[in-house]
Amino acid sequence: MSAYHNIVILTGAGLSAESGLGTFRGPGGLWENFRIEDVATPEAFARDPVRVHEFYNLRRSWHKQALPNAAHLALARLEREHGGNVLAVTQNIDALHEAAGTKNLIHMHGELERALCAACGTSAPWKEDLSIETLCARCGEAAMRPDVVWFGEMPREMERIYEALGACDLFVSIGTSGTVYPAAGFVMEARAAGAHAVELNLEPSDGADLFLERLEGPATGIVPTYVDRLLAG
Ligand code: BV8
Repeated sequence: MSAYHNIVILTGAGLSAESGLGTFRGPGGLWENFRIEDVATPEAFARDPVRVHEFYNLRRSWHKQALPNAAHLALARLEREHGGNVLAVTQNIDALHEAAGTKNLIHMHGELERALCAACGTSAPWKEDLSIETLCARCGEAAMRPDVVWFGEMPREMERIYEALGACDLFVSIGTSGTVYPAAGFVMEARAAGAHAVELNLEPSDGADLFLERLEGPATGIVPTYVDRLLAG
């Protein structure tokens, strides 16, 4: 039984990097080839919806080939075998946590494999390409968009996240550069609640100094090792 009872785990693009899904920043990152302002804001979608649909159709096609890696599987094992509460909050829009078996999960930046109707607000599972001609199955309007949170939009389930951060005794951040808010501020919320804070990342993140413990290396190496340590108590 682990020494911790309420664990919150924040994950970012680095967790899925070894599943072949690109990260945003760093060598070969998505933002090297696309500008956030052109593809990941409501203004970009209003200005050029065809271009934004192309960006997410491309990522959906990459996602079709991706499988959960040893780090996703280790986190699912932690949730299954740990006696306390384990909540995963992911910034990732891929479905690899679910594919690995994680159940207690919040997609704070939305989900690539869901589509949202901007006219009636209906969200539906969606694995194919989206276009400006796609009609909403509910209201029939051609107003479908990726069900993701763009810059300037409110992340999902923030109340539930802050509640969990206020009650946690361990906060683990995995594979995130700590550059995007409000996620990058979660470590301070957890520490204010008296939680231990650990960063598992390939290299120190922008918020590395805010963590009390750090393990560096690829997620498929350090996450299973850390989960073994947690479960050993
Ligand atoms: C909002 C979804 C408020 C779409 C994304 C202060 C407070 C509040 C807001 C702001 C603020 N300052 C600025 C803002 C605005 C903005 C922001 O943070 N901008 C940044 C650029 C400064 N934030 C927002 O707009 C957010 N909304 O705050 O709303 C509000 C209030 C009232 C009313 C309305 C609104 C919304 C942000 C969400 C944007 N959507 N994605 C999509 O995916 O296309 S963000 C995008 O970046 C992804 O979600 C991604 O997850 C996220 C963070 O990136 P990371 O996951 O960290 O990925 P990154 O590539 O950066 O880093 C990868 C890391 O992994 C690296 O450290 C690397 O070393 C490591 N790594 C690599 N390989 C491995 C590895 N680690 C381990 N193993 C490996 N193999």
